[in-house]
Amino acid sequence: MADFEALKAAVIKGKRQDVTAIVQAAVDAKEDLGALLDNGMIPAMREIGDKFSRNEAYVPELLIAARAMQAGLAIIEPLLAGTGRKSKGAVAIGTVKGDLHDIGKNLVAIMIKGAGYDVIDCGVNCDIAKYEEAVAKGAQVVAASSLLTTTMPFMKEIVEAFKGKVPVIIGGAPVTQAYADEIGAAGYSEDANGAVKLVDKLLG
Ligand code: B1M
Repeated sequence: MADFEALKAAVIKGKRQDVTAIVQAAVDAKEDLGALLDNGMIPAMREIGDKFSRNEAYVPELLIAARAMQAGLAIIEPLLAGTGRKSKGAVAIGTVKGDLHDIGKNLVAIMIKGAGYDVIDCGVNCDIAKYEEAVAKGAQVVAASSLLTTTMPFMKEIVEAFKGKVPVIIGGAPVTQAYADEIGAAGYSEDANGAVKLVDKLLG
């Protein structure tokens, strides 16, 4: 069984090689990958964020922790994302305009792919045109992610832009169900599994 505390500490300290070694060992031992995320990697990002809030960590530390997290995700992605299946539909996903946080968005994309959908990843800092491009390529749902209270209001513009065209679902740390209801989003979820359930409900 992977040492979740060691994994968490390695992500927080940005020790990419340690993260890679722990995640690869867990993969080789066919351990539960969801547990690696839920008990090690995701709490690590929460903890470094809390340290940042208390001025005990700064942007460079956030960045190296994020890189270590991405290194672990890169190992897990192909295993979660399944191959050779018939697509159940297509989803566009992107982090909203002004926002560069992409770890949560990437995780949601991986889980949606793993559930059998095609994902058109619009990246970060997405204006309406980027989502529109993805819809023109066949996306039937738009999923928007925001991690900043300053970028969250842009979700309202996205909902307005796609009204009567495709449903818009939203998520990210500052986002709530109440906010989703207020702006008329088709759904909100607090995590990646919830995002898959929303897509299943809309396209399944
Ligand atoms: Co930034 N950052 N950051 N940051 N950062 C936060 C978000 C912050 C809460 C830290 C803090 O103060 N405690 C704070 C925001 C405060 C606020 O808005 N009130 C903050 C700040 C202030 C900033 C800067 C402004 C700092 C500065 O420059 N002074 C700056 C902004 C840059 C910009 O975007 N324009 C900044 C920069 C960065 C880094 C670049 C250094 C780095 C990002 C690297 C990257 O993403 N490639 C970074 C990081 C790493 C964080 C924290 C520490 C971790 C975020 C993360 O990856 N979490 C974060 C603190 C925190 O969140 N506690 C923080 C792990 C990830 C798995 O969770 O993204 O929440 P999350 O995704 C979850 C759910 O939210 C949900 O599912 C995911 C999986 O469970 N979800 C969805 C997400 N999207 C969804 C979409 C859906 C559904 C569910 O669609 C349907």
